[in-house]
Amino acid sequence: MKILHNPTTLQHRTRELVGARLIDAYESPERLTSILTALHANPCYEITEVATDLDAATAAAAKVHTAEYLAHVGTIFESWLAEGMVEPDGCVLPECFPVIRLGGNKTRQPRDLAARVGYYAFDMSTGISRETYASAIASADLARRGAELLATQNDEVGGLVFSLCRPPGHHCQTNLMGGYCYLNNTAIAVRTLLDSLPNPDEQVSILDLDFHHGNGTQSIFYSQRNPCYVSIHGEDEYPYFTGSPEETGEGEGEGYNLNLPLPIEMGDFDNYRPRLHEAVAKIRSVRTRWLVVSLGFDTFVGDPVGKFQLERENYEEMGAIVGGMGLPTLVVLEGGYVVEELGNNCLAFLRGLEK
Ligand code: SP5
Ligand code: ZN
Repeated sequence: MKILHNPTTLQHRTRELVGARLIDAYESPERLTSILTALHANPCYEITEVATDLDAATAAAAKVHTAEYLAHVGTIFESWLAEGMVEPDGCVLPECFPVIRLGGNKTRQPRDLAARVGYYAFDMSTGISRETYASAIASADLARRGAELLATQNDEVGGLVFSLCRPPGHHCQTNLMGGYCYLNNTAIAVRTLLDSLPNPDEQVSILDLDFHHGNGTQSIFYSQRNPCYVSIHGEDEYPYFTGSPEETGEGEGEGYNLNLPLPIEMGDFDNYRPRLHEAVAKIRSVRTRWLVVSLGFDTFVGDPVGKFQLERENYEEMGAIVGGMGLPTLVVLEGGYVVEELGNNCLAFLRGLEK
């Protein structure tokens, strides 16, 4: 297995609105440090450190996100700073959102710098600090490289790559950030894989195991047959307005989007396991050549942002079930906020995956 890390992903640090309070975001650099520490302590694993390939990452991101959106993420902090709207160590957050019920027809990017932030965001947990873009593009680049390695050096990497992405990506749509996500790392990896698919009849499949529904990944590929998107997530939980089983894809994509929501009272592994087998059955039923796992550990008991009750040993079985498909697999890190246990949960998953 190849594990990819880029130290630039550690730079981004921001704040989020939880209830009435603006707090340090749960999505912190310490999350990644917890994983790095656990991996370093285990002689089975070697971490490959890379620097951002800005040209390649930008080109790959441009296949998923609009040019206007990428320019926004890359420049809005400096624009606010120049106008004295934010402190150098502060973070940019939206104030007004273009929700459908407003009923206007102004669909272009607003000139007003405050309005513009809301135009490109769907919540207030996705602050933009000075280092956000550098970390987000570094994170996307790890996913892109992981895909490239899987496509070109499958045997050398043993058919498994783990991209230590941060910030996460699965809530981010083509031109809409949210849920701590600025660029959709998984979608960027999938795009890279689709571009190298030798046989167009073969499939790329996405298995999204984060506690939250991956609205961004779903929306990006909703009207395509390829990739197939499968998600297990908390029913009626954040992002609240997506993730129902009736969302099955549209047009050529009909039947290639599978949502498997689980009520939070059924969030232990005895209830989770059958859903995971359903997901695996779907992925087996299409001709999957490459699997991309959007892996969140916010399904862990006691997670401050998720509400399932999985335990550490469950991640080993989860990894074994995923690995049991025997597919070349790219794992992309998404959420997981019990920082002290994140590294151990990650090791458990990898142990199972490699079985
Ligand atoms: C990648 C990812 O896991 N993003 C998740 C973002 C969720 N943000 C808002 C969740 C709101 C849940 N309620 C807060 C309860 C505070 N104890
Ligand atoms: Zn999540």
